[in-house]
Amino acid sequence: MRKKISIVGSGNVGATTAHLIVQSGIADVVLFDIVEGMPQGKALDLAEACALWGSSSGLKGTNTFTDTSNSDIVVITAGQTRKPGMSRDDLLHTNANIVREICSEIAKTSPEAIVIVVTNPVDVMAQLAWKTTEFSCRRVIGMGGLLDEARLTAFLSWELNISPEDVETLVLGAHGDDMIPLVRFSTVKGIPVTEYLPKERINALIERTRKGGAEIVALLGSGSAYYAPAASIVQMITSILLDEKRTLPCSAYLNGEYGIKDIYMGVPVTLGEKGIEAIIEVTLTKEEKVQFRKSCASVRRLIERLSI
Ligand code: AP0
Repeated sequence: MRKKISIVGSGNVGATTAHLIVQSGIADVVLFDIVEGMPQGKALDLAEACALWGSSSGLKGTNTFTDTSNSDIVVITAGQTRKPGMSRDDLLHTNANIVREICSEIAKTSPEAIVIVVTNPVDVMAQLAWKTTEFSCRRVIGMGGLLDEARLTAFLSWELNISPEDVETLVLGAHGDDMIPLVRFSTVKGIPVTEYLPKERINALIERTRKGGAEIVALLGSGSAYYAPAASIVQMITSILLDEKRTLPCSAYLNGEYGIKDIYMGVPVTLGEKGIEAIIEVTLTKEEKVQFRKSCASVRRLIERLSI
């Protein structure tokens, strides 16, 4: 039987994620939103596109939460986006109310699901989703690091004029401004990027990655990035549905790993059919440890503001 994926929030990221899933035919999709008619319209349009793609994925657009019942995966893309000049943290209270409400519903309607949280600030929202659903932390995962890695990979490949396929990057920490790129593990076919580029150029690309979201927000004028975020979500979904056990950076609950307890934070994990099957611990340098703790402290401050 085809797997069922529900996408809660059928805006730019949600609808683009649905598009990529049904085009590949990997699962059936339910698009949910509170705006009446919109998820139904997008689902119908996508279902008609499936005829051209030769995909037999089923689609349903709905404003009724119970239509998402018994999903294998629920993706949370509901919430506000940043406007130019806003930080991800400015979205905290509005999005927390939305995520809390959605997660209480998920706990009742899809008790076995794996939940992928995308709503920003994502590390905090993942923690809130875990607390609200009371699911195992292995089944509540935040998407963030994968997008940071994709951006850094893209910038490196453009700078070096080589295929992004041969570039490997590794990032840690909270999504966005506080992310920590582990440059010593960034390679082109195993060759460290430091062999290719001077430190100043690498640092400039890292800085662009940190501000990657804001760069797109400023260009769009309204709304934020959605193609690369959706592609990142689909890479996570594929690793889960096909039990690929890929090593992907995700926001995961740390219970002592990296010397950190009780918060969600971006770390490399093994992603398979059970969700997060392992957290991969990399030995950090002194400087990386300091950056990682700083990143954790900023997530912790937001968690405290929400009293979760
Ligand atoms: O890398 C990360 C972590 C990214 C990358 C891109 C986006 C996170 N995001 C976040 C973004 O900050 C925002 O919080 O993902 C969320 C959605 O972004 P999108 O660009 O899709 O926003 P949108 O305005 O196009 O769509 C949001 C949808 O949510 C609906 C709303 O009607 C809109 O269609 N929505 C609001 N409240 C809802 C609720 N309670 C709801 N849908 C269902 N239930």
